[in-house]
Amino acid sequence: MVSELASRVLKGDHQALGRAISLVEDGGEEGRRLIRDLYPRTGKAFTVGITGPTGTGKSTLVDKIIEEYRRRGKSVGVLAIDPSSPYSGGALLGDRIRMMDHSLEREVFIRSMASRGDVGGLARAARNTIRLLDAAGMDVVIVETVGAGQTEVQVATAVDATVVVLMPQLGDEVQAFKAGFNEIADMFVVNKADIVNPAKTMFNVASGVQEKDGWRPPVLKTVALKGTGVAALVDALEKFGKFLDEHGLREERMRRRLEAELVEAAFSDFYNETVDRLKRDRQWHQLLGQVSKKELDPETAAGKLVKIIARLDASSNA
Ligand SMILES: Nc1nc2c(ncn2[C@@H]2O[C@H](COP(=O)(O)OP(=O)(O)O)[C@@H](O)[C@H]2O)c(=O)[nH]1
Ligand SMILES: [Mg+2]
Repeated sequence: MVSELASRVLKGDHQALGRAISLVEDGGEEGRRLIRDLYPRTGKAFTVGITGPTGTGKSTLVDKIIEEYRRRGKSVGVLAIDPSSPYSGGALLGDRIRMMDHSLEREVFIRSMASRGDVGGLARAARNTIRLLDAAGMDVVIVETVGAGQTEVQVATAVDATVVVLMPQLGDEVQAFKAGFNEIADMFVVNKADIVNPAKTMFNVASGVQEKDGWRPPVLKTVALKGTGVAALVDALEKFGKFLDEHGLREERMRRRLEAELVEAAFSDFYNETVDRLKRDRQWHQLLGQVSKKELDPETAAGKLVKIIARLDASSNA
């Protein structure tokens, strides 16, 4: 039996969806139950990650991508992961207002999620939020993140297609991220083509792209403010989706992502449970005392700790 909240999510009820996302964001038992109930009903949405340096026009572009998909009769769910950087406090509000244009439409659901210190926890909440949007019947799910850090890599590896958004004249900033972006990009967009001729940037990016699984990431140009090039971008996304399906890559990639997700989730749970149990363990406190009194060195103590943890684990399974 599926919970009432889960069945409302399945019907695409926006209020229920909002509540459900809060629950998976909290990371508690209720959120877990929801995912358990809804997971069998996921897998239909085409999921897209939009990432790149701050200020390249990602939010503006997402707005236009929503419009384009709406024109094509598709429903769209959006998850915006805001940067924790204090410098972008204004952008956060701006993003919300700009994205609000679509929030009232029934076929569009937009949610933002604050980034936080715990990268693993955020990636986990993001993955489960994508599942909820998928279960709610969204045809397309878009996730916006900033940068090329661990979060982006983890979120990028939680979607079908990753778009890296750059702009002309980024210079050193892009150089620093280049390797990371190449690793995750299924296509590149050079936005703000209205400000400076993007040809040089496009050439530079194109000369560095790496073919992955037989797909050569295209380099497109857009003017997000005016919507120029957005239809071509959505065409490229649809083409990539077809490519994945035709080559059995959607399944294969999903399997690879699940492999990473399961290992991460299990280690994270194991870590948290172990820390909790150690707090109550006498031997652990003794060991700590010995190290702080210099009766034992940290390296030897770590070896002993492994044995203490193994014992804790064995006794909990007994
Ligand atoms: N000239 C120009 N400005 C743009 C374009 N796209 C976005 N912007 C502006 O660039 C700024 C940053 O855009 P935003 O979408 O918030 O970037 P994000 O940080 O990547 O999400 C805003 O002031 C936008 O209005 C574009 O194609 N041309
Ligand atoms: Mg943004």
